[in-house]
Amino acid sequence: MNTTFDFTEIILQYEKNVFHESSESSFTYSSFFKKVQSVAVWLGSQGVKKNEIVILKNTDVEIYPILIFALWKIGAVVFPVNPKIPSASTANVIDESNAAHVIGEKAEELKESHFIDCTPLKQLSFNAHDLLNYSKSMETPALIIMTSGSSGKPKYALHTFRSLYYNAVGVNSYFNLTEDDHWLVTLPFYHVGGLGILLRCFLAGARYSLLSPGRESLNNAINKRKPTHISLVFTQLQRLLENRKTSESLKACKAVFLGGSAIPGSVIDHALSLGINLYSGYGLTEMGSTVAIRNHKTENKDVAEILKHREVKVLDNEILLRGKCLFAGYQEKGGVNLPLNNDWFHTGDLGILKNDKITVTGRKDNMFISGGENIQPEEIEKTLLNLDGIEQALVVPCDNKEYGQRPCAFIKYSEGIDFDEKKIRDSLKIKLPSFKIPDKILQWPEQVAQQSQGSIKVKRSWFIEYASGLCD
Ligand code: 4YB
Repeated sequence: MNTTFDFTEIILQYEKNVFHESSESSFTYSSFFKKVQSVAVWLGSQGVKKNEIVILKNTDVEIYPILIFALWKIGAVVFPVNPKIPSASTANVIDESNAAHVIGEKAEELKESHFIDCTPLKQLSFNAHDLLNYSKSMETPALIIMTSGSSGKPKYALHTFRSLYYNAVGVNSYFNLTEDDHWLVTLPFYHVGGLGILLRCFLAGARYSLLSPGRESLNNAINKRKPTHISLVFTQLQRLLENRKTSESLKACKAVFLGGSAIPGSVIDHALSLGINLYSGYGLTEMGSTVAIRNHKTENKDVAEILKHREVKVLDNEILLRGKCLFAGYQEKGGVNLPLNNDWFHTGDLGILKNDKITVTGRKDNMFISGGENIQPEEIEKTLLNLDGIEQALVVPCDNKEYGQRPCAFIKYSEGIDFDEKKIRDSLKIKLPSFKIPDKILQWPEQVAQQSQGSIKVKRSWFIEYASGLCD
């Protein structure tokens, strides 16, 4: 196992390749890392020191990756957070994660004593610095990503360079990423699926390109920049496939990579019918993103191949993980806590492992009991999502006097299709036992969009709360 991560070697090897691209700029490996050097010096002048945890919030996308590599250069731990977190809650995050600074641009946060305003970076003149001496021990803490457990309480997953490096190595090896490739980043950097792309591209000498929110649409970015790889959540792909030109550009991609949740059969069928090279991943923050990938063109069963440097075991239906990608633990006030059981990390995800391939069937904590029968909401959701015209489906328990709890389904239809409860019920009756047929089948609440708060997933807890107001 490598003990050091030699950034300089990679920078010099790919010096002339383009690393960063956006609607506004393009930097080679050489020019990007010269900026990184200048920003590292600037960070030092702002009091940022080795081993400190530094929150990045409301940072312009143009400067964001440069700040990440500059913080790593000086030995700080990068902690990108969702800019939608209210300013008032930032104080809690600082306290719970032991962060020393917050770097951002938002004036209202300036009064916060930990705050470093990064707007001057836009005017910073980038002096010619040499590219040498950028190497890190693999065991150096590098990144914190906030994740919320089933309780909804935030947890701060800490990764070292080792876990991030091996995560990227496994993904790159699966996709055979080369220096001619170009990955469009549409997921936020405060999510492992977004930030991970920077290191995947870096290790391969490839190019990442950024979407500048508010300055260009995702459709335009795809059509203009013609990436070879793009990571998306399925709802993004659903929308993109409505546009013919974008569908053509996506067809030219080597990989359209979905993740973060189970993927509806209708989206898979639609993308495959257009000839798109569709892949989907199972991953989690604690493994630095992807654990297993399914190639939908070649694999017709719902199974995914486990990537290098990940080990998977299923115990009592639960997926357990370990390997070089496993995080260092949750950063807590008193230190770092890595909850393992006999060496394995318990994901809370349910799955089946067969012939070294994994199928994710749901989450342990989503299961509920109705009249003595176990109900796994994801099974009902999958059935619903395979029906024509259903774009999204979520099933939650609703209190019931007779059965304890009964399933309640929320359905989002594709545009132009009318909600038809009877048709759904008739289709479900053919596919599910009667106790699994939801008592209530309701339309997707409009308010849910405001609840997502920059998250890439729908918030199940919000639906449970919402449904409780509608129960008998
Ligand atoms: C799933 C699931 C699946 C996760 N079936 N439940 O680079 C990537 O891997 C990527 C590409 C595109 C979009 C997202 C990604 C990710 O990183 C996703 C990683 C992620 O979702 N991490 S998370 O910590 O926010 O959530 C993890 C949980 O999400 C898992 O524990 C599962 O419960 C669920 N999940 N992939 C069913 N294929």
